[in-house]
Amino acid sequence: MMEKQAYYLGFDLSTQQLKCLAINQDLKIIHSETVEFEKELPHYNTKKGVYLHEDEVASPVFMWLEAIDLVFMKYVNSGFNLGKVKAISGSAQQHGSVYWTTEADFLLQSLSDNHDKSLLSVLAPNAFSWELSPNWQDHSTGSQCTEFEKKVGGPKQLASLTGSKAHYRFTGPQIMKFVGKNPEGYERTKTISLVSNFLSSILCGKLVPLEEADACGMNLYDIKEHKFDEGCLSLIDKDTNNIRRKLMDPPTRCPEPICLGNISQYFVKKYGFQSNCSIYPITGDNLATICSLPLKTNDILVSLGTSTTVLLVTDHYNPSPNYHLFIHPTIANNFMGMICYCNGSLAREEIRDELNKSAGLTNSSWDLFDKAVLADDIHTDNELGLYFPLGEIVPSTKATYKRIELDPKTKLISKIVPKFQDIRHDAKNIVESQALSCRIRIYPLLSSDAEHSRETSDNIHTKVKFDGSELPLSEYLNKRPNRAFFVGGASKNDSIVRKFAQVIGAKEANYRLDTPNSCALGGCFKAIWSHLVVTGRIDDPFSVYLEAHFLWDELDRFYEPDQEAWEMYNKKIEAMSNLEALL
Ligand code: ADP
Ligand code: XUL
Repeated sequence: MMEKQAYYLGFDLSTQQLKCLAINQDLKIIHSETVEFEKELPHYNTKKGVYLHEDEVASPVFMWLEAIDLVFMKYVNSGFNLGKVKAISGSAQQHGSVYWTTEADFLLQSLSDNHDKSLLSVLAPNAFSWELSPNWQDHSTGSQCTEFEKKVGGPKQLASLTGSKAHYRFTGPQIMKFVGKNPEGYERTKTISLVSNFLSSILCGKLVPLEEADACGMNLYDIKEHKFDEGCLSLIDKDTNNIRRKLMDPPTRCPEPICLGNISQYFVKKYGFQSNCSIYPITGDNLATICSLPLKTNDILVSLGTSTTVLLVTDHYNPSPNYHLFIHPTIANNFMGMICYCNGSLAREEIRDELNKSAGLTNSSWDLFDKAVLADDIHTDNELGLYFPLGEIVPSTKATYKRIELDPKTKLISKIVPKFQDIRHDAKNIVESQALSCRIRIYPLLSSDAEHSRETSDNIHTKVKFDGSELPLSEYLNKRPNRAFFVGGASKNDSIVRKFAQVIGAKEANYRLDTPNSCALGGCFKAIWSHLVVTGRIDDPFSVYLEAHFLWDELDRFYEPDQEAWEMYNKKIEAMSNLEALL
């Protein structure tokens, strides 16, 4: 039985802001408050929420403490009754770490008797052994990343073990750097949390463990074994029991909902929460994003923001140095795959601006670009282009542009050209090739119970190579995602999103959603589902619950699946492989 008038909160502690979103028992958003760090907490002097010193990027932890009080204050001032909140979860920027002293736990617990003070005044003086938290944009851990990969035998082995090769921003290399630069600071550190369990610790008024899905962003967690890897830990501290203690090993296991505790009396007394409001583990922002939509195994989410990110749900643990795998926060025996591209909207904007300029326009309208992408009389069947104004991750390359023409019969490269007939061809080609790259790169992550293309048998002997792996072409013609969900700025654009849907070729449906709330909403859904399960009101798995209760009317179902249109792009996969080989 549902509770009447029950509210659930989802936090989003991101780089530039702290958001807190409220939903009701029908999963409807009923309130939202945000604290923008740069604007509303200007005394920290951050730029877009961070301090930047050459390749080091970090955020002040004290700023987050102030933001937490401020966001609740805003709720109270708006007249919102926080007493009706049954449970809280949320999302946080991934990879960042927070360093706590031996006094931290006592100080957190003392908050209960200090509701007349601020979090900042109680915790800032003595709870932290480092007042900064390294941010995911940090690039300063090159030597540590080398050590991590060396330790386990290379990038492939590290990806296989931890779901990702070594990355500057990942928490393991970041902690290793902290230890090397500031051994006394490490000595004074009793506990290291991620940003996610920093926030849940504050809410609970005690130190609470890491959440397993978010812990996969550390280069430390053995995904298959569900435990920290001894070898990787030893890079941080030879006494691995010491670092284990500091990391509050073990993390909370996913997806079983585990209540971390009730909200601290500090928040009860200060902001009017009920004492039994439960706190559930907060997860990473991308992980929360996939919880904001009813994604099941083999569904994908394409975020067409400044850069393009593809997230997908898979039961297939097929790790690679070219993408990331995380344990799924809410679906048992599933993983979240994450493929990141640097070149997305900005590369398309460049072509849009050139196209407008060639027509004598100085504005930034997408009209001409859109017409070109959808035009039937612009033939790009025998063309392919790569448009990378920025260096790219997959394929790994420095900034470059490459255009080729294909032989109409063999569909192989006939010549490299400096430009196409006119810029309208570039408009069509950039969207097609970006989408084709997504299609190719999600392939290894999809489950194999997929339908077979009509062309499979003809292509068994042709081999194609992407990102260092060679496979028969036929493999790429075998698997399609079930459903595709498109979000982010460019998903508003009909021509771009239609072309992506056509090329990626989801079997069941394509949806899009225009929302700035994904991370926080995923947190709200995690809170309500966890609470209903833990209190015995439901026993549905997360995906079943969300599929049944999701407000489907808020999604725009567009472009019905069209297998023939998808198969047209089969012909370009071999050429794409050859084109990338030229980089
Ligand atoms: P971020 O990734 O920084 O969160 P958004 O998801 O808001 O940003 O996406 C911003 C991008 O969306 C811009 O770079 C812009 O090119 C693109 N965009 C916004 N509206 C449109 C549109 N109507 N057509 C195509 N692209 C658009
Ligand atoms: C993911 C990543 C970012 C951060 C900040 O690996 O680095 O998405 O989580 O949003």
